Amino acid sequence: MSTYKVALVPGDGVGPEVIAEARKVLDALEASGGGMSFRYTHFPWGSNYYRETGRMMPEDGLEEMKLHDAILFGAVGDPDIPDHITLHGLILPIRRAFDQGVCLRPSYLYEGVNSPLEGVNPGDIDMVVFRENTEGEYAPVGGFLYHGMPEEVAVQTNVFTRRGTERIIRAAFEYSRKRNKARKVTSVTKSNAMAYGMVFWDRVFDEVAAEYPDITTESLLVDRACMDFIRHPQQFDVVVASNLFGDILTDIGAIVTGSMGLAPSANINPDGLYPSMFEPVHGAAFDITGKGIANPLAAILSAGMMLEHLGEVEAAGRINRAVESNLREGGVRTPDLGGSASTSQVGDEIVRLMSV
Ligand code: GGG
Repeated sequence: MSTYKVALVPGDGVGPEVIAEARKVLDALEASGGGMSFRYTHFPWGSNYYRETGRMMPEDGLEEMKLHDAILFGAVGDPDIPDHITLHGLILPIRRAFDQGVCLRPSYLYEGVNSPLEGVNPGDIDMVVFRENTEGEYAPVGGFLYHGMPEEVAVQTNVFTRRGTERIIRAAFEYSRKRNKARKVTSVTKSNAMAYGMVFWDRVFDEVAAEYPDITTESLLVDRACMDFIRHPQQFDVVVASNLFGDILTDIGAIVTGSMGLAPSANINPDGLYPSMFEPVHGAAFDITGKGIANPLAAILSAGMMLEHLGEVEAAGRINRAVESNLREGGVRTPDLGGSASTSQVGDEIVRLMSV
């Protein structure tokens, strides 16, 4: 019996609602005698914690979190607190402190789900974006000069290190080899305009690509990549992009595969020195918070990615197959997918499908 210590950070908005369903599914796996158990620590961090303490999480909070095997995260963001405070106060420090430089975000068009794109059938869209996750455009490097004065200057510095850039590009190539599908890696930059960091990225991409002659490569500017994610997403297999571009591309990837509520993600610490973190791509979704209608499938699929990362491949497969059946059958689904089921009814249905 393997026991895993899981740090739960439900966070803000719909985060607690969808993480409750992910936990329901993990609890069902444990109860079904799959040879694994989970010990949870609940971290009540986020915007309410900020209102009480002036911080999104305690200063020494990561010391305790570090002792876990994995982190399951909900969402961050609040209508009354500026987004840069919530993001830079909670999730970005976790990704950096635990060196989670590789973010994996799959987009798959499931049977039973309609893409808003015409002529795109189930399985046609099947891509994985590798997003650089600890530096690039998200680096907290910059400042204000003459703050609040008419001559104010704001400086924001993008940071591209060889370690971080090479690591994410290599991870994409390694994954492409293991995935054994189209064996194609597309790199996305804007090196015509960003003539240092992204020219450097292109150079590192070409260097790493030379080590993988069995894999087809392509380099696109981000504007072209955004158009192509919409007009022919079928052409993509593995995509590698910077922190900001990876974030934007994966929102497009989620929408063309039917819903933000279906997109999971993994923030991986490649050395295994720290816990990796698993979270739905969607954010806090204030418009539906508390209504009990958020789609929990992205969070449940993220829990599946966590199990796969922990080596529980069979259990991860059970989750994936249950989600596939649920979407194929179509009877129990939340309003984002055209249904009328609640968040908790979808969680119950996934548990039921795992046992049939
Ligand atoms: N569950 C993901 C989440 O809460 N995302 C909020 C957000 O805006 N994230 C930006 C990012 O991941 O870069």
